[in-house]
Amino acid sequence: MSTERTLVLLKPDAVQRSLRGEIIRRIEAKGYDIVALSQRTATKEELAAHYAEHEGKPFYDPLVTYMAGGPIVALVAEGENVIKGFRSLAGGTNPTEAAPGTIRGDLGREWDAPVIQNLVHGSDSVESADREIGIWFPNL
Ligand code: RTP
Ligand code: MG
Repeated sequence: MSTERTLVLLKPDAVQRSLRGEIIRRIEAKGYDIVALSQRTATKEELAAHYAEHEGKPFYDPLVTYMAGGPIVALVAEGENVIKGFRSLAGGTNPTEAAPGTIRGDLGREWDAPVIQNLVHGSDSVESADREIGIWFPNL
């Protein structure tokens, strides 16, 4: 048994396409609990901290532009092995290749955007989750 918390972002394309409910439904239907949730437009500082590991990569600038392009929903989900479990629900990074049945595979529309637009982010390790929850929910 390993109860964990993970940081999920519903990216601007998810909010713009009114997919909040559909994505949150999948998280809850899996049995995870949502312990914090907030919609806001991300600041440059939040995004620089969140994506520090990608600084210098070719997709970094378009990624930050994409993420700053509209409101996002940040949430913290809690449950058994939720870090790995949410990434399974999300599917592979590229929606064209993500498996059917996943959020990105079923709902993602990544055509020729300058950066992969894929609806959601999920922390990839316990260390990332702790760090990312601290960025988006410093009072949690
Ligand atoms: P995430 O961090 O959003 O959960 O996604 P991930 O682990 O599957 O992907 P990661 O490698 O961490 O990349 C972060 C986000 O950057 C965008 N990206 N675009 N070649 C590209 O255009 C490209 N590569 C990455 C995606 O939005 C990805 O989710
Ligand atoms: Mg990642």
